[in-house]
Amino acid sequence: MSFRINDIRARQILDSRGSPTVEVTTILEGGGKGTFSIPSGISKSEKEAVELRDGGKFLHGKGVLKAIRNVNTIIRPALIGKEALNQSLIDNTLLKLDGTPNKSRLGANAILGASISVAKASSNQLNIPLYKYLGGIDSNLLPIPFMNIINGGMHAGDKLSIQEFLVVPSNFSSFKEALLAGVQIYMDLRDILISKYGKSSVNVGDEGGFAPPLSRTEDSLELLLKAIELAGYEGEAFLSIDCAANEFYISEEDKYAIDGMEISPKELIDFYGELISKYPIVSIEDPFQENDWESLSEFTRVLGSRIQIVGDDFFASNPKLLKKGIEMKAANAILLKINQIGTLTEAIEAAKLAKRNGYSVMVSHRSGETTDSFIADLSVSLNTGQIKAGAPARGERVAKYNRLLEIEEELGSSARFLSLHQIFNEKFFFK
Ligand code: 2PG
Ligand code: MG
Repeated sequence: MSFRINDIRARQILDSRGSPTVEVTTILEGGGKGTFSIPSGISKSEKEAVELRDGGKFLHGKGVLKAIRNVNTIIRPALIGKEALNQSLIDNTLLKLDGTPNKSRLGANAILGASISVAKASSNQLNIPLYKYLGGIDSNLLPIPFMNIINGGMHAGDKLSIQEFLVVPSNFSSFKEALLAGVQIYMDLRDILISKYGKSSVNVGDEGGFAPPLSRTEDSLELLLKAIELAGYEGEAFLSIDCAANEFYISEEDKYAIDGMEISPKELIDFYGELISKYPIVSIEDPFQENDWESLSEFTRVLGSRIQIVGDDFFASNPKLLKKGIEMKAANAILLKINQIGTLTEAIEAAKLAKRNGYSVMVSHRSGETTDSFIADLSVSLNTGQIKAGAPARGERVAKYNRLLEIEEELGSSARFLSLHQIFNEKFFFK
């Protein structure tokens, strides 16, 4: 059975925000077929690989027909006949074809579509589940779902500076139990919000979390705690935030606008420190704007033994930037978003580099998603133990969680699910 690429084609489809995005299908000579569609962020790092958009007035410039053309006219002839099982050959061919450091010629959306649809086609032709195809027989760890159930920042129309308030069901014996605990907390939070602020407070943001009329960080954390209490999961479910601090940074003044204050990076460290001492926060992402490596290092020095500190916009899933973080002892975890870097090979390299250096890895969706569930398989293939895929609501979010349920069932008795303390090798001191 031949695994050579027979055809590869792209089309324009829509993402969860109604914006155009790229979908690519690869077909192998042996008949295996794989399709992948590209997610898209809104709170983006300037270090991300370039998402090629058409520009102009139509569809607010968001069309992706140029990227589609690049797949159909440049990538297609270069990949036809190539061995699909050799993912690094495929990805190197794509990198060479593009020839720029940030994938700006062909577009990371075009390149990633090709890269991942090839992997999917191979796994389908082999009739091996994707997570096993990518990771081998030892891929069996189901991730703790980090569920973003209050949306703020760029993801919602409320006044919260912090972008994501996540609930983390950790101490459970399976992914299924953890997921359902998260669902119970989400439902209870909904009731609390309705009784406090009325029906309009449970309209949802981009990632399916509620967007209540709050403006203070602590108000959100209190509500999450109440919901955890009401659901009966105190001590089993924890809290996490993604600050996405780029979005509330005032560069002219080197200050951060949060909770009605304008504070310096140093004051922001104290602000987070207080939150951590008051609430069961286990993980904080992007606490500073993406170029403030010094503050990230200092924050890690002060609090990195207590909690997980995740670099998202800082690292942009890029092994080179992660290396810098490791050298500077900045953060102790990486957020892995495949479209930030643009090929499967580079994303896996970033995850492996992180693990080798004691950094944990959280696989993540984007705020603009499709119903593709690839990241669910990716998280199991890498045994990361953590995934961030939004609230347990909206089709593009639950597609990932539902796929994980399927994987857990398929793995049966070989499926593993670990608590946060186990994933972190007891290295953090949060309670
Ligand atoms: C983030 C992501 C995903 P976006 O900042 O972590 O939650 O948001 O996709 O908008 O960059
Ligand atoms: Mg983030």
